[in-house]
Amino acid sequence: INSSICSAGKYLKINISKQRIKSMFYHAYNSYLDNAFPYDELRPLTCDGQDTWGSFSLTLIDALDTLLVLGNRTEFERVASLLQDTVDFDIDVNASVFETNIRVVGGLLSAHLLAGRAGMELESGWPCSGPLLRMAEDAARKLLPAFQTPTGMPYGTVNLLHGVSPTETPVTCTAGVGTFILEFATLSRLTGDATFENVARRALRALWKTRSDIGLVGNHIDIVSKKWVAQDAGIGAGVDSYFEYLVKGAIMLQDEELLNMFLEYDRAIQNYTRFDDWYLWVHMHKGTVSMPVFQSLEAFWPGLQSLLGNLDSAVRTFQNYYSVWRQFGGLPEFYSIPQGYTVDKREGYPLRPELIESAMYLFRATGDHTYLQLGLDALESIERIAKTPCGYASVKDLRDHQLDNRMESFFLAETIKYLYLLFDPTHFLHGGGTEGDGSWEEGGEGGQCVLGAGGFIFNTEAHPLDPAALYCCSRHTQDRRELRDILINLSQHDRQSKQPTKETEGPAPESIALKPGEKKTPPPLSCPVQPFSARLSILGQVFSDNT
Ligand code: DMJ
Repeated sequence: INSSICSAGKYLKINISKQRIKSMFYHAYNSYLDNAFPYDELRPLTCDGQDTWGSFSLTLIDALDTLLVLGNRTEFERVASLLQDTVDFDIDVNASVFETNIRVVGGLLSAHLLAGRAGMELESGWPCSGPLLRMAEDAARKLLPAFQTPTGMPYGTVNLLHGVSPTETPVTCTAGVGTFILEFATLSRLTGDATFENVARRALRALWKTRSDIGLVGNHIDIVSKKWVAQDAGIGAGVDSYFEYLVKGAIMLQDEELLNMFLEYDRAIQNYTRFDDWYLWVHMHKGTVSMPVFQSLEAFWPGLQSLLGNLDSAVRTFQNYYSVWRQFGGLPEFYSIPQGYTVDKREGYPLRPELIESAMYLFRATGDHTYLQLGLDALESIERIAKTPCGYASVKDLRDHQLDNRMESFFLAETIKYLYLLFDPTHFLHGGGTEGDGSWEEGGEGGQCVLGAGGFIFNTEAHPLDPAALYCCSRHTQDRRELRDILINLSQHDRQSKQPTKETEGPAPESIALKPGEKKTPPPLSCPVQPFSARLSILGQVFSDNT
């Protein structure tokens, strides 16, 4: 009896938490719509809006898939069509190539892939075509001029109308070079246009070649001369999502080249930067400690390590970071490890998701309730410190709880999404379920495309991407190419063997083969019904079966 009371109590607590997280989302989301839309972000202290990373209603794009995660199909559908009517990327705005990719391209791609599950009317050919996919492609095309450099490594900023400014600095952070493969490979494999994946790979390979003799990369690089301008090596700000994309790219694309790159980096990282399960900053050539600091952005690392099966060290590192959270009721941007305190001018907590993200992965991997406790702590802290009458504000200083007039779009895209998913371990986004529990769906015409069956890969802005859709659309493109080649060959062969004689001369019969470059409406999808999970294992078993 005691144990059933206990589990009933736990169940209730989890349900209450999910309700509270939903209320948190809607307080922020409705405030954005009421006070800030169509601006990029809500200003939660003055109850108005501002453009920050562009001028494309960024918060709404970033929050779109969270609506579906929370189960709100009707609002998801309304916003998906609102965005199609209102957002225009043909604008004279200098935008960050990195931020536009992870938030806008990533957000639209994931919404496109979830449109079926949302019950939206789908055009024939989905998930290999669709209006949100076209929007994502449109936004990504605006970023392509940044990759036209001698090295293939992109500039950090591009003007969406005019391309890269002639006065643009060639100095870019490492993450700004290596955080494209998830979105760009998704785009390429869904649309059949290889350009995106090619530029992302070229940038990754160029960056890989610049590593130091001891196997580390620095923080900022001149993308033209390939010289390292900031030589601090670590796993936090300026670098973080580069490593994340090598691992997740390897999983999503089943790509050994990316995995091997990461594993080589990981050896150097463990060797030179790890002390007592903290990760410090070191000089990329000498390996000597340059900054004994923990940065809040680094808190994604235990989650990433859990994807590789390195659970023990992930758990210990998480405990270190959680102790900082408990000390301040949030993660300060920088924390001096020897002093056990915040670092001057880096005392803020802009409601970042990383520690919650790691808690979600580690709870999935271990079932240990410590991670739910972090979730409860985060919920309490954010409600108590950051809530304002119209939203949630970034914390300027965790020591006195002063607030900043800013609510970053990642609060709705990531922080709340990961918090909710932490408390919902059977959510379809966790994958790995069985038939009939909503963990996978049929897609494509005639239901020949099995979607969601291999789990989802979250981009660095927490936008879930479905590897099965990539597989399905690549097969679809490949089948079309093969068919086209066969038909072209056949028709050529036919023409040669029937060289017109004087007697048989007349109009040539219409060939059904596509001419090179010609486009036709895609035929129904023809993906084999193959459980993708057979090829993609999750949580510590990745690549365990050598397939
Ligand atoms: C987000 O935009 C992404 O998670 C990015 O990788 C790092 N910064 C923020 C969240 O902290």
